[in-house]
Amino acid sequence: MKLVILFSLYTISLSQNYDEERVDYLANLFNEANKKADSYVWPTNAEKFRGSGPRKKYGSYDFVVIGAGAGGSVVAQRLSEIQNWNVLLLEAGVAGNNLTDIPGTHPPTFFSHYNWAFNSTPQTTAFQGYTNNVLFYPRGKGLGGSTLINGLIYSRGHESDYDKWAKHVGNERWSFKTVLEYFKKSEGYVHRDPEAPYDREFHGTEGPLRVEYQIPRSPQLDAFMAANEELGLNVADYNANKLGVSSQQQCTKNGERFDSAKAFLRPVRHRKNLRILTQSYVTKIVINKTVATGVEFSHKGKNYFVKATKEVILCAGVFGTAQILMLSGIGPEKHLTQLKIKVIANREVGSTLGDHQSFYGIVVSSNYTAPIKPMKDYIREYLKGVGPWTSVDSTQGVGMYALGTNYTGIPDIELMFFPSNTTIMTSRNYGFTKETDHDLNKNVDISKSFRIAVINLDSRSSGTFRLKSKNPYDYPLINSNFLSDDKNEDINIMYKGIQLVLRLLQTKALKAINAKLLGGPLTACGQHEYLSKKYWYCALRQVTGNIFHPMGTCPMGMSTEQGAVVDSELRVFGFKNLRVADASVFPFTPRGHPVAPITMIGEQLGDLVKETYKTK
Ligand SMILES: Cc1cc2nc3c(=O)[nH]c(=O)nc-3n(C[C@H](O)[C@H](O)[C@H](O)COP(=O)(O)OP(=O)(O)OC[C@H]3O[C@@H](n4cnc5c(N)ncnc54)[C@H](O)[C@@H]3O)c2cc1C
Ligand SMILES: *[C@@H]1O[C@H](CO)[C@@H](O)[C@H](O)[C@H]1NC(C)=O
Ligand SMILES: *[C@@H]1O[C@H](CO)[C@@H](O)[C@H](O)[C@H]1NC(C)=O
Ligand SMILES: *[C@@H]1O[C@H](CO)[C@@H](O)[C@H](O)[C@H]1NC(C)=O
Ligand SMILES: *[C@@H]1O[C@H](CO)[C@@H](O)[C@H](O)[C@H]1NC(C)=O
Ligand SMILES: CC(=O)N[C@H]1CO[C@H](CO)[C@@H](O)[C@@H]1O
Repeated sequence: MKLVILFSLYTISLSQNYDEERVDYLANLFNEANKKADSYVWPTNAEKFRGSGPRKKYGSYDFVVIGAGAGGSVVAQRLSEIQNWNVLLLEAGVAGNNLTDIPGTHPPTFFSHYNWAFNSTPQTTAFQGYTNNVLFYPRGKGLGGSTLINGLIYSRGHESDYDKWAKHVGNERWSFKTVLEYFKKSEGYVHRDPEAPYDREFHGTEGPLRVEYQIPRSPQLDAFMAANEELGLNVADYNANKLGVSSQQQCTKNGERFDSAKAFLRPVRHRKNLRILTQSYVTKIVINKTVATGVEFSHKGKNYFVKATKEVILCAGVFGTAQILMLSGIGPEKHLTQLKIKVIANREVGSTLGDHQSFYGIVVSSNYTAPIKPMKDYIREYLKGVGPWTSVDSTQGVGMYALGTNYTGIPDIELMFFPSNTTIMTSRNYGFTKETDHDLNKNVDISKSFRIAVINLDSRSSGTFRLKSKNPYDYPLINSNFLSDDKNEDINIMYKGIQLVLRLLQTKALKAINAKLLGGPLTACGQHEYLSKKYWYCALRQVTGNIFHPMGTCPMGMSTEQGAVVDSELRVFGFKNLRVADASVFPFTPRGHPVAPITMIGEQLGDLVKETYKTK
């Protein structure tokens, strides 16, 4: 089977030994892919998945899992641990390749079939500096899902997120005490940077998901960390409920991308009771009254139906899962009726959409010059597990801050640190208008400048997700609604984040590398005095974007009257044999990055199902 062959190649690339042949191979691969990426046009629908002809039967499985991303990979592994259960995993995309393995190859994998590439509807409250006022929503497609193209940062959020969650759903299963055990169960932390902060009791070392610090630190990151210490913040392990700053913990193994398929599917691919079917696009869940009985999908141009005798588990991600539920008749009655979809249950699917807003307007010059090396040197470093190609867009540092009105010790702002030589955030990569791109980047010397993104960890604004039509191959309508909360809490806290960055730039540590603010003024905010409060509020509505953390389209809660779609055991309210385990179930946005918590949700799903069928 093709899949097995592809997977076995991972073994080759995981080896730390390399020869110059491999360096040449990767250099050519990258150059070729980069050329293709330059002219790649993103799809605007999923028509290439359309099947035709009569619907054929694809047999019967105990469990059908839809989507092989961060959630689905874990679910498929944990369910197939029970030998007399048959599990079918359906995934629209294909396996990763030698390029998705390299974190630093973002452009060529971004501009490829590994990316669904959705867009928001035109916005009024944010994205004013983006082409057509539209925000780009990259989403991964393939074994590993979005972890094939994501930023790799491992960040769980704060314990208060989970205690709030447990209270919200009335189930201790989601309290920090419980979820910590699941975090540790999945994690295979390796402490390879002796200087980095590490709180042993918060990490697991035996789990399938490799986590490690990115190395080495740029002198600019060292200066940034020293600047934080000058302001009284510690260098701290941010996955141990602490405020502070450090280099980043990421899902790589000696610098190679450790996507969720590599972590959870590859080790179990030989299980006879697990079938992984790629290039399979799910269009509907078949429901008999209130019982999920199977799944309709297309595969290489043909239509199929597969029966699920125990359960259907939706892991198609924040957009895919909501779309499939609506196409199956579970969603807001009015919306479905308008689209002429037969309503089975009136549910608030897609009526909430959370995210973490991120401000990209801060670029800083310095007098530190990052060595610019020939590409093959970066590849050699990568094959040794170090250097810029082992991180995505050269991100290196993370800081957690509590800036709200009442000091709580609970982070509400994160800063992400991108040292010199970052390639992110241009028109082509990020959708900025030519003007924004020029305003932000005109004075940038790529070998000397660094960037700091300001991220709102406790967002109040909520967007919506809706279908364009009843055609399952149409892309959806995503209304981000960033910075739209009534009390302006989102924009206020982000302004505080910007002020913090400006204070950091005044420290001895950052002055010692002659750090100076670039990235402006924005022409569009020219009516305001540069750097005044009004200027920043204008700038926030221009260049706030996302760090690609949409979530919460099928929120967990106590009742459908309160807008919940799944209960605290991940079951879709009112239905039997139908659960969800992915980014769509978050009742609110945790103060971290989604992969770690989604992995935890996948682990929980495994145990919940085993408990239901008393195999545990
Ligand atoms: C550019 C980028 C950077 C990011 N950076 C980080 C980061 O640094 N740290 C972090 O923690 N998170 C990051 N994220 C977010 C994180 O990767 C996602 O939140 C997470 O992977 C979502 O997991 P999921 O299981 O919900 O969905 P996904 O991982 O997206 O998986 C869903 C899968 O379902 C498949 N699918 C969808 N619809 C169908 C269908 N109809 N039929 C069949 N299959 C279907 C998709 O192809 C996909 O493989 C980033 C995301 C992106 C895009
Ligand atoms: C990955 O690299 C190996 C070794 O260079 C090569 O043999 C293989 O064909 C590559 N795999 C893919 C999927 O291109
Ligand atoms: C629906 O379920 C009922 C009760 O189990 C069964 O009798 C019936 O045949 C099912 N209908 C279909 C279309 O499968
Ligand atoms: C801050 O504390 C005061 C007094 O305890 C309280 O009234 C107020 O609601 C708090 N504000 C926030 C944003 O939590
Ligand atoms: C960088 O600037 C600082 C402050 O002006 C100065 O002390 C330092 O010598 C400069 N370093 C280099 C390498 O130019
Ligand atoms: C890792 C990385 O982004 N390296 C880049 C540094 O800058 C030079 C010059 O612009 C590029 O050629 C490298 O690709």
